[in-house]
Amino acid sequence: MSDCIFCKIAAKEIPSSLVYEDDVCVAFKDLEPQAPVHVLVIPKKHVESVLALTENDKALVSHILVDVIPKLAKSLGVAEKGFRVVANTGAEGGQSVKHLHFHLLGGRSMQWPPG
Ligand code: DGP
Repeated sequence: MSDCIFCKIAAKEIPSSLVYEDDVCVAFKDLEPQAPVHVLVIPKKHVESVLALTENDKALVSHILVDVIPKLAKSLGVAEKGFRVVANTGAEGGQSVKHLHFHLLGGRSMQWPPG
């Protein structure tokens, strides 16, 4: 989508600190990190949010959650102690960028409930 900042990051039209890329997704450091490790994993394809996912996106979501995030957690050094994966969705969910993204947060003890 032409006016989507995360589409532009995925297309490398604007810079980011990329930590991973494949044909389906990219992962990059969050601009406003909330933990020592804070990366965003996004599909290259524009999908607005979890709510916009369809049957056709099952492989994409599975790839990100099954193949990519566990490997990233290991390579970023947070797998052993634990980490959090968050997909803020919609206004009350705290979603500010309308392109599906999974926050991978780690490197500190997480609190519950979240703010
Ligand atoms: P959310 O609030 O769940 O929609 O998270 C959006 C996150 O995206 C937020 O933590 C800040 C981050 N972010 C917004 N714009 C940029 C950007 O241009 N570059 C990077 N690296 N992160 C961004």
